[in-house]
Amino acid sequence: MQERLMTLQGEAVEKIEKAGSLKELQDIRVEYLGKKGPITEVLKGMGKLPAEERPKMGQLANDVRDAITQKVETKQEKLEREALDAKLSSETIDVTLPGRPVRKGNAHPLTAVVEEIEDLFIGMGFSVAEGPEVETDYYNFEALNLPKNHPARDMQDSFFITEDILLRTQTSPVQARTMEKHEGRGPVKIISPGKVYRRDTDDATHSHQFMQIEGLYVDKNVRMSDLKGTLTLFAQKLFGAEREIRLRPSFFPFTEPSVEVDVSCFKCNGKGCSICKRTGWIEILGAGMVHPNVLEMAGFDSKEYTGFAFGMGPERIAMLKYGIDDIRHFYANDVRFLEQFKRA
Ligand code: 2NL
Repeated sequence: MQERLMTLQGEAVEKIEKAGSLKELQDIRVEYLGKKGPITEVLKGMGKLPAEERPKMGQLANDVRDAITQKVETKQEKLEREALDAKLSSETIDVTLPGRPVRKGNAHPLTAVVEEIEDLFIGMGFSVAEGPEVETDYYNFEALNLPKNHPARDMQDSFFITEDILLRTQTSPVQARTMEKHEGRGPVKIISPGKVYRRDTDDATHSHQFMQIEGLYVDKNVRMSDLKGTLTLFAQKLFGAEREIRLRPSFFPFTEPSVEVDVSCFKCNGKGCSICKRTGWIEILGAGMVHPNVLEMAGFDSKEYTGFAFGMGPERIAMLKYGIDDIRHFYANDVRFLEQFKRA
C-alpha cells in the first residue's frame, strides 16, 4: 500500500509539472484527489489493514494528498502568473507611439460667407432677425406690395403647400414681421439671412433652394445716401478697400425707387476681364427705398418714416469671391470641394 501511494504521488507530480494550462491542472486534481480518485480509494481500504498499521498508513495517505494538493496550488499560481504576464505584455500601450491624426472639419463655405456678411452688418449696428421658412401668402407677398397678378405669385414659380401657405420665396417676410412688432416706432435696423425656395430647375446658376440676405433700415430721415454709404462700406469690406459701387435704376415691387448695385471688379480693378465680362462692374445686389405701401401695411406712418432695403444672394457672392462655377457645389457636400475653404 505504501508503495502504491508513493507511485501515485510520483505520477501525479510528474503530470502536474507537465500541465500546460489551468484546465489540464484542474483535470489532474480531480483525477488524483477527487471522490473517485486513487487516494480516496486507498483511504477507504484502510479498514482492511491490521489496527497497528492504520495510523501510519493514514498519516502517509494524508501526506501524499497534502503533497499533491500543495503541488497543484503552486503550479496553479505559476500558470495564473504566466497568463497574466502574457496578457499584460500583449496589451501594452506604447505611449511613445505618434497619435492617429483626427480629421478636423471646417465651416461650409456658404456658412462662412453668410457669417462674414452678418458680422459686417452687425459692425454697422444691424441686428440679425430670423423667421419661418413656411410662410403665409400675406407676409410673403401681400405685405410686400406684390400685386395679385405678379408673376412671382404664380403657382409655377413658388412651392405652395395650400392656397395660402407656401415656402418663402425671399426673406422679406421676416422683415415685414419685424416691422409689425415695432408698432410704428423706429428705428428698425435688421438683416435677415436664411433659406428661400423657388420652383426652378437646378443648373449651374439656379437652385430650387438657396440663401438670401436682406437688410432693412427704417427710421425718420433715412435717405438714399444712407443706402449708398452703407453698401459702399459693405462692398469695400467684402471685396477690398479700393472698391467703388454704382447704382443703376431698376424695379422691385417693394421699393421705390429701386436700384441694382454693382461693385467695381476686384479682379481687374475696373479695366475689364472675364469675371466682369469686360464691363469693369459686377452686380452684387438689389436695393431701394422701402415702398410707402410696405411701410403703411407694417404699421409705419410713411409721411414720418422712410427706409432703405436691400437683398443679395450669398451663393452668388461666394461664387464670385472664390471663383466657384456651379451653385450645385454648395449642396453636393463633396468633401473634396468643402475642404478647400478652411477658415483661418
Ligand atoms: C435682390 C433684391 C431686394 C428688398 C430685397 C425689401 C424688404 C422689405 C421692404 C422692401 Cl421688408 N424691400 N427687400 C428690397 C430690394 C431688393 O432684393 O436682388 N435679391 C437677391
